[in-house]
Amino acid sequence: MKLSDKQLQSFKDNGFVVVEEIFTPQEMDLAIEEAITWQQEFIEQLTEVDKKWYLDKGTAIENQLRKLDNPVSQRAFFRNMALSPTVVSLIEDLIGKEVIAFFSQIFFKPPHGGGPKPIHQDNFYFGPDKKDQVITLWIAFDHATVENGCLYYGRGTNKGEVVEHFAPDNEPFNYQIPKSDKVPMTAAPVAKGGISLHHGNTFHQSSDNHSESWRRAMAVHYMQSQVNLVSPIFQYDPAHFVKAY
Ligand SMILES: O=C(O)CCC(=O)C(=O)O
Repeated sequence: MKLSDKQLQSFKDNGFVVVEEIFTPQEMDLAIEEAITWQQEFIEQLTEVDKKWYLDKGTAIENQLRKLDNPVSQRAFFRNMALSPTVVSLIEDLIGKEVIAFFSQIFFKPPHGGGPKPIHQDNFYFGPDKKDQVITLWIAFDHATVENGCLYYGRGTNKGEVVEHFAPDNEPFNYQIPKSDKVPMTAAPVAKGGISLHHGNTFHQSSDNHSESWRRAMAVHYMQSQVNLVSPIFQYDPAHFVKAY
């Protein structure tokens, strides 16, 4: 599959593009089932102390995780999604041939819960030496809407630099852009089975889920194989890198 000229131009100008109907709703239902199964397995092996850290405190649902890390390297189902020829050809058109899915996350945003993710740039977290060759694929397992916490993007911020982020004292992993650098943000709703793709420098955020519906999604971060993560904020373990070539 190829992006249209208009979609390519939108990615270049805005730093993101939404592409609908990449996966079927049935495939997304299977993805949700697999995420729930994995979540149960994950919670069963947590200690009571770990549970305090991992469980989502923003929801009334018991035993609900906020996210799961590295689905692509850890579960065949999600690896197959990230390596599907349709997805890989879209990614290659934007960052070049020979790509690696180096980090991934499943986000559960339960009804009336699953707090916000403040504005940030993925390249601040990853610290790549070639900033134009890192991209995020975001797959909507459910319809992602303004009401249930879809992503918002800062148009054109892909063309700017990576700015300094800060983490609040009580959330040492939640690096975000200070108020002074904030820009207007555009909502990017995606229907179930659709995707958005954003440049590693693009400002983005998601809000609270104010609705009755779930907003589950998987983000997969790819880099072209010549990229090195030279100044990452956290460690991205090469044992989780999955080559798509
Ligand atoms: O899905 C979300 O709520 C946040 C996703 C995100 O910010 C990311 O993957 O970089």
